[in-house]
Amino acid sequence: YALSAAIPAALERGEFLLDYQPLTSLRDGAVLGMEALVRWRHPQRGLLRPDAFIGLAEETGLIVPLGGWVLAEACREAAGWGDGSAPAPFVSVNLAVQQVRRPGLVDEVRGLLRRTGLPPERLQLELTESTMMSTAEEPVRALRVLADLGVRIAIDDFGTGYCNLAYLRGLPVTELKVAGEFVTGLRAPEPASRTDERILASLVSLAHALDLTVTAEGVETAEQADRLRAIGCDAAQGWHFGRPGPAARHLTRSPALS
Ligand code: G
Ligand code: G
Ligand code: MN
Ligand code: NA
Repeated sequence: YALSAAIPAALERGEFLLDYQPLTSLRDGAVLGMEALVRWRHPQRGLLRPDAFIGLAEETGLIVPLGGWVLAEACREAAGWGDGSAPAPFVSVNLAVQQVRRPGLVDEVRGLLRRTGLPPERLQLELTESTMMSTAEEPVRALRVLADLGVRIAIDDFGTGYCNLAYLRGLPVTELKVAGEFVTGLRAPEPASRTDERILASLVSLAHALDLTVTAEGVETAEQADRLRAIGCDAAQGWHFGRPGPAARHLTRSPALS
């Protein structure tokens, strides 16, 4: 817990930063959005990835101030993306369950959009299935207010939890991010791969029937991208399209789709 106890002082000293990973259109290669991924430039331990401190921050409740900083910084940076010649990408921000449960979330987001000038359509909030399932009625209402403003709501790591599509029907969700483990199997035309491909294909068609877009995560090869495109998947995120890094690196057209 020593590490998480250091979070408030680290926030004051400006030790956190955001990397971004592109969400790329499988139709035309455009960068549709970028997911903000927090890093901690720790003075003794070096650059820390989120798996080293996000879990602890969630256990101690310090994810609320840390996640608040991430949200504000992501909106501030995203407001400066693009040169007006093409639609600028949206920014996709991970929200922990404690952030969604806070009564002040709607006001916080509204205030950030007003102060930064970021249009609501250029902000996406990512919630995991378990966060979605565990949010009571009040937080769902807050998500609905945000969705009505135009903010995008995505379910992260879809397929790894217990969220079913019938349940999603009643939620203000706009996008499914399908967990990378379903993509890993899209390799060769083998029976095992065929099964994963059929699961993905039916997931995509069900999602589209519910007016949800689908982003596949963990896309590492051109072949996976080709198969996902053939299935009708809308967008992809993963090493094939770009590793997490500074936003400027991803603000031009993706070279992975020609
Ligand atoms: O960048 P990396 O692949 O190590 O990210 C690991 C996980 O940490 C991701 O799955 C992501 O969901 C989570 N994560 C990254 N940044 C944030 C953040 O700002 N808030 C929350 N709650 N989780 C984050
Ligand atoms: O929010 P989420 O936990 O999905 O964050 C994405 C995580 O997955 C990040 O930690 C990122 O570094 C990692 N990641 C991103 N692209 C790939 C990929 O193509 N393959 C694998 N194995 N991991 C990836
Ligand atoms: Mn995510
Ligand atoms: Na994810």
